[in-house]
Amino acid sequence: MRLFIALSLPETLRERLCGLCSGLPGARWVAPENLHLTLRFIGEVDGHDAEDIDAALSGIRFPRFPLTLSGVGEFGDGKRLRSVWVGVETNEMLERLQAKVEQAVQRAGQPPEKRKFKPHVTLARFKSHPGDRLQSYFTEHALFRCPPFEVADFTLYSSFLAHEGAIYQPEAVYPLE
Ligand code: 2AM
Repeated sequence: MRLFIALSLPETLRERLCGLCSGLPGARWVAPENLHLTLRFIGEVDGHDAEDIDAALSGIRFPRFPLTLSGVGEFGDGKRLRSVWVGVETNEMLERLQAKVEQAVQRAGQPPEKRKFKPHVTLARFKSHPGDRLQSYFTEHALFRCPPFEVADFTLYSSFLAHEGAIYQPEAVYPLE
């Protein structure tokens, strides 16, 4: 199974984010129910590894904390645009939770993630560049900011490709304290 660990987002927030999901030619917009903030991508593992990961994540003790989504940005290299996303306001608690999740995943036998954690909620992925429209999109939404929400849990998701696109299925939810 293909796994990742993420924060799910309240429906009201996903609705706000949906307001950003138009106006870019060539975008494959993420379905509203799939919007999430990834803490750690794991990838393909067998059932045994998945159980170890679940056990390690179950041992995490961490308090609830507020998080604010704000700003828009892009991932890509040079001319190739990979994705457009909403960012988060600097949040030490999120960094600490992510570090705990990373430790737990490594304790469960997974190789370390070498890339730096850049918290984001992907809105769209691209096969072709939208051209000039990208700049006006960023200008239009530069001041985008959601009301803070309380992070009360995190989720181990499996993902698989169906006809209609990616389906993310919650495998386990880990409550914060
Ligand atoms: P993305 O949103 O920035 O594309 C499910 O696919 C989640 O795992 C997505 O949030 C995705 O990040 C992330 N993801 C997918 N493949 C990845 C990879 N190879 N490395 C890191 N994160 C990945």
